[in-house]
Amino acid sequence: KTTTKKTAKKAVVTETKAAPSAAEVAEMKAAVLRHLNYTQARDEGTATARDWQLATSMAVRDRVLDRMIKTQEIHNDANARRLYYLSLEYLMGRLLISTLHNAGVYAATRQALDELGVDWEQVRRAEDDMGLGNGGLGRLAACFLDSLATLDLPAIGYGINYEFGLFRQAFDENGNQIEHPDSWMIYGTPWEFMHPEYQQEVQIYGHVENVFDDQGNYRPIWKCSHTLVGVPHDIPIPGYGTETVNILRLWTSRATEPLDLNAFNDGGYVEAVRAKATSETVSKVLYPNDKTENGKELRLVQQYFFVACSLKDIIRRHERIEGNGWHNFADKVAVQLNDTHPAIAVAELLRILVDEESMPWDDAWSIVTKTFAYTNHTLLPEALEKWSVPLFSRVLPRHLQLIYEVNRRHLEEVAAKWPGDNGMLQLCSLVEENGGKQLRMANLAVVGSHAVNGVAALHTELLKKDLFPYFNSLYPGKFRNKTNGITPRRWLVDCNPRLSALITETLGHEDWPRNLDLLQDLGKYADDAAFQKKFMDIKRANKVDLAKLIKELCDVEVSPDALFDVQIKRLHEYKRQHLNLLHIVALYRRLLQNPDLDVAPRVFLFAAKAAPGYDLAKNIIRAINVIGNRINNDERVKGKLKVVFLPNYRVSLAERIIPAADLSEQISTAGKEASGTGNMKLALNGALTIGTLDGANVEIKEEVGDDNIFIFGMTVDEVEALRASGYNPWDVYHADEELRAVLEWIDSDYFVPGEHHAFGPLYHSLLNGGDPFMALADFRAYSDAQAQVDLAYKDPQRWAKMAILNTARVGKFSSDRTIREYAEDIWNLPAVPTK
Ligand code: T68
Repeated sequence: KTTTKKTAKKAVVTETKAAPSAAEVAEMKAAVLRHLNYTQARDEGTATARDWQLATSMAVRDRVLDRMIKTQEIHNDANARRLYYLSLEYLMGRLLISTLHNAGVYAATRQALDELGVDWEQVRRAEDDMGLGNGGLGRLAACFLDSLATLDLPAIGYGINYEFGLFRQAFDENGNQIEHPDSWMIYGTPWEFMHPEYQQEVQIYGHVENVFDDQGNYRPIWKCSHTLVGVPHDIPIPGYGTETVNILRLWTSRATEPLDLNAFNDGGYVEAVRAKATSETVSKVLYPNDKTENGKELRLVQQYFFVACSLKDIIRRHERIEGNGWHNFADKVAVQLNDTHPAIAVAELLRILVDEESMPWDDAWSIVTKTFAYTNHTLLPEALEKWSVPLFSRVLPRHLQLIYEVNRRHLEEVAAKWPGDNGMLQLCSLVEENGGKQLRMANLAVVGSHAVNGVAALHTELLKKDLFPYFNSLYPGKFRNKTNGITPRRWLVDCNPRLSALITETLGHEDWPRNLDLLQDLGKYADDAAFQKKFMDIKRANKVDLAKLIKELCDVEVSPDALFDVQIKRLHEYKRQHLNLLHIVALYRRLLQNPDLDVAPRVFLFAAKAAPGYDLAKNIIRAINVIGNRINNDERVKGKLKVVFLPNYRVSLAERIIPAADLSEQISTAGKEASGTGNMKLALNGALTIGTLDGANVEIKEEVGDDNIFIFGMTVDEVEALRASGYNPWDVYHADEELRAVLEWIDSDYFVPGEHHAFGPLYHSLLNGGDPFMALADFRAYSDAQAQVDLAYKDPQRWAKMAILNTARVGKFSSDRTIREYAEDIWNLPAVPTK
């Protein structure tokens, strides 16, 4: 147990906000102490960092709750149209700092804690990340919530309150990834409010019977065999610089009372408890796969559980105001499907309307398609969700029938458009017939939505041209682009206070976090030596901080004067962390051959989790760890090269790395990364991008200009052409002597003495495995681009100018812009001011 009384001098604080008033500070102090005493049952003398963190969280929470209640009242009274964001993942990270900033009490709270003698750094670190997501998709949902509230848009996010978020990652002594459970809420969380009064019952499994109803109509009746209860847990989502506080509502699964009671009466007490425990597994754990779908039953149950609870909640809210108001349901309700994970909602709303409300099919279908819109996040075929029909019919037998009927009608349309074209029928069908029958959830989502969007311009084009060309001609105008964005609050104001203070001081206002295009004005100072110095001094200070963290976590010493070269994202072959590694090994080899080689010292930083079942990704992690360790301890490189793999990548770690990055690695095979959002966060914080023309990199290049980015490698067309002509990685291997030497070195036992072919899986995937993501084909172009990076870094004025222009020119990538586009073009959603 650590107490957090500060012994040393006051920390130097760079504040964005004007100094708080003495009254504000006193009020905060009192609120924190009250919660310390009466919620934490502690006094100042015995309080731990966690106690202070909780007391502070609850003090700011109180403020936000007043506004939340007021906001909901305003939205209800106005009978406002609302956006419901359905997502199986939300990567919220820590909530204390963002809530303090958004509630406008950051400075007052910092000072209050300071006056109480509490070490802010320890308080900040005591909070566990809320890691209820895998990667970009989950973090996008979190950024969107921030923007929705900031723009005063009435919105509710729905998801699952996983007891275990994404696993915690550690490395064993051989550099292998080890997964530990993430029991983030084991001691509770100050941010969630349970609302048992809004719990929902959900039916599942069973069979369908055809019976005559009391009007003498023959109709199918779903006889469910299981009931789940969803208990909502609400998290307040305060906007920045506004009074609006929206809600994120996460469902926890519980067993029903009656089920337990029956078993108990039969004498089956233990059986009753077991059944209860089974029901409660539904919200137990987040699936840790960010791409491949594994078709597990529990995953389908999770999807249906949260969708069914959310739709019931949406309908309850609508009926409370409208009575039985289906006529204007689609006027008041817009539902966005975050990927196909909630796509079962299409069938569920249809079932409610047709089976429970006895609505004619066409009327029901019209409400469904007006309600839903679908966001696609990937073109990778292995990531497109499919459900085996036998499994699906066991879990959701009635939904299967309804989907078949949707399909029958849909295929009539297809046949009318392409008469006699059986191939077209097969492509468009909601059911895949080859092999075992499977439901194609992406097809269901496209057919059941009025709008489908990709997440970057290039991705949307490929969606229309390659993935769904037939749907694009069947439904002209349905496909739209919504280039992703990031919230500048978390990804600049919260995570980089030094740069934020400089921006505010330079621009002379604090409007930029709500209007990121205003950063353009920084462009004026790109050539100004004094500004360059301030900007780069801040980068250096952030690098000093990160260097300390690296020492703490990895026991590696790195110099803040070295170029910090950063690749942080999920570990996946298409993202090509192994291309980065090949170049590192090539550099190492060049340095051994010529110890006086004139290269700017570099620290290669990695952070990434691999899906636990993705063996090749895990082999790549081990290779980076092991090879890095060898390089770091080789005196001959004279510290010019360091390789660090930071464990347990998550939002709060990203917040430490991004402000300190010089170079941002965005090196996916062209056509494979739908958008990327880390690319935007790094550029905003003044890191230069080395990247392929993939995802949003294309648009980042347009914004920052060709001179301020390092683009290399094959384009989408070139990738396609090379594949069509029969790509053989052995050709590259034989043609490039250095690359050949690098590959053989990696496959030798130099890096792991005594263990043969420790990186055999990696070596073989690149050669005999056909190098599916064409790392070898892009190696030379990548290496040349890295040489350009080296040259630029050795010219500090040039580098500073480029870095400043990156920060100045990426205003487009604020998620406020993205959300405004969704609101105007897809949701038709007006703002409702709360002031
Ligand atoms: C990412 N997708 C895209 N998926 O890869 C990235 N998938 O290019 C894009 O920027 C981001 O979405 C936001 O649009 C994901 O992160 C998942 O995490 C995921 C999780 C479960 C199942 C499938």
